[in-house]
Amino acid sequence: MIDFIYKHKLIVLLVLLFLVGGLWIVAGEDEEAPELTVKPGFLVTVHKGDNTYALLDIKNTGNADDKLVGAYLSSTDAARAELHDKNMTRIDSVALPAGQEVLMTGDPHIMLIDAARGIMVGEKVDIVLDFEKSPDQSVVFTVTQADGHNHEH
Ligand SMILES: [Cu+2]
Repeated sequence: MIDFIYKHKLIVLLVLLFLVGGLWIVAGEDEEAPELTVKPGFLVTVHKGDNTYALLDIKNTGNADDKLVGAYLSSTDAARAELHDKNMTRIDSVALPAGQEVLMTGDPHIMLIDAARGIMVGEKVDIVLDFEKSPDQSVVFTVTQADGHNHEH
């Protein structure tokens, strides 16, 4: 009889351990977070004082939405970077819904305002992306010539 109780206790203990373990796993799955992968496209050559644009893709493979809320230059290549829509109007953010890839290849895009110098083919320009939830990401763009892609300035 005592043998039986001891065996029974062991089973109860094992069941409890499985339950706690199961709850822990479920709690872990409930934790929602975006998971962003940034694929830089290119940045178009620019003369001193002019504006240019940088193109990129951002994929959110996480289970929570995020937002691109700003872009800034880690160098003095231009006065500032802005987020624009297709009409060259400044926007506050770009939505990055969970499970989606956002192509920032025109609508929207990143605009570099007032280049401090001519930026030529083959150069690298570093732009820092500021996200609402995810940590900032520094992205290196390779400078290329305009490819005839219709982009109004
Ligand atoms: Cu623009």
